[in-house]
Amino acid sequence: MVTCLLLEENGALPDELIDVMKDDEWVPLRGRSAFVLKWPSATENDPAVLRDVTDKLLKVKLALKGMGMQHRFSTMEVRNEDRIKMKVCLVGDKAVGKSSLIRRYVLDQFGDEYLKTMGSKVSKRTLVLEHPRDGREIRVDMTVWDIMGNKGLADLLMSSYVHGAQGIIAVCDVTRKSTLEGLDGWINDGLEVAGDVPIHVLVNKADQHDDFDFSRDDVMGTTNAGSNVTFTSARTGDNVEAAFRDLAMSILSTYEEKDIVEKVTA
Ligand SMILES: Nc1nc2c(ncn2[C@@H]2O[C@H](COP(=O)(O)OP(=O)(O)OP(=O)(O)O)[C@@H](O)[C@H]2O)c(=O)[nH]1
Ligand SMILES: [Mg+2]
Repeated sequence: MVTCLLLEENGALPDELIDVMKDDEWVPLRGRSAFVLKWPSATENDPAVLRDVTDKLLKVKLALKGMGMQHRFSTMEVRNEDRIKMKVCLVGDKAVGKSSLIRRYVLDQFGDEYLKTMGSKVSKRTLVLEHPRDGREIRVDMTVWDIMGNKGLADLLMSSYVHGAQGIIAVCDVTRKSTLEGLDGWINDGLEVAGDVPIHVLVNKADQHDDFDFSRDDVMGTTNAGSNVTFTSARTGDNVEAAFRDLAMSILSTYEEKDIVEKVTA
């Protein structure tokens, strides 16, 4: 169970109130238009927790009333599933190592041979995450979609391939700068189909220490992926597990936020 406060469209909370709410463990969603007060279901019937939540609610209600602000509260059951599905797509130029990264992540194997992907391929892996808000265990059934790096052909497949993806992994090859230059094209095409989903950039083949063709700064300057940039090696396995897990965490966070806001505004 979670209690939500949703302010009307034109509502903006004064800073003093936001400070108090943060101290009282209200978590902001979508800027300042919605705040959520978590209320773990395990403690739902605990009178002490009930009293505590009621006190916090009352405090905000009274403050808002005093300020003559319009607002709306709703209390609701937030999806408390401990098993969820995620679709993740890998994009990037030819031979950057998309299939190898997936093979490493799903099977913990690597091969030196280059078998270019024809069309696309779907793999699966289950992982367990700790929920960022309440620490409960979440089992994620991840489907990982691999697509060929031939941009001309891939364009034809993009919309069906990326449709419904909750996250995108954009891969480049640290030994070839041209693959970094192509990355924004892949990212933008992906976002066009998938909507505003988390993007993580993997700079692969980081085991080729003597052949680096660009640096982390070059990546930051070229892509709009923000801080989600990880150097990986499908060959050694370095950072591969962590990169997929980080993306899953990013997805999990956006996921719940969307869910809560949609439910409250419905
Ligand atoms: N040294 C090194 N080689 C790698 C790494 N990852 C992939 N390779 C090699 O790079 C080549 C291309 O790898 P793939 O995984 O097939 O690349 P891809 O991006 O799936 O290529 P397409 O399917 O054509 O788009 C293969 O020869 C791999 O062995 C890595 O981390 N380090
Ligand atoms: Mg491939």
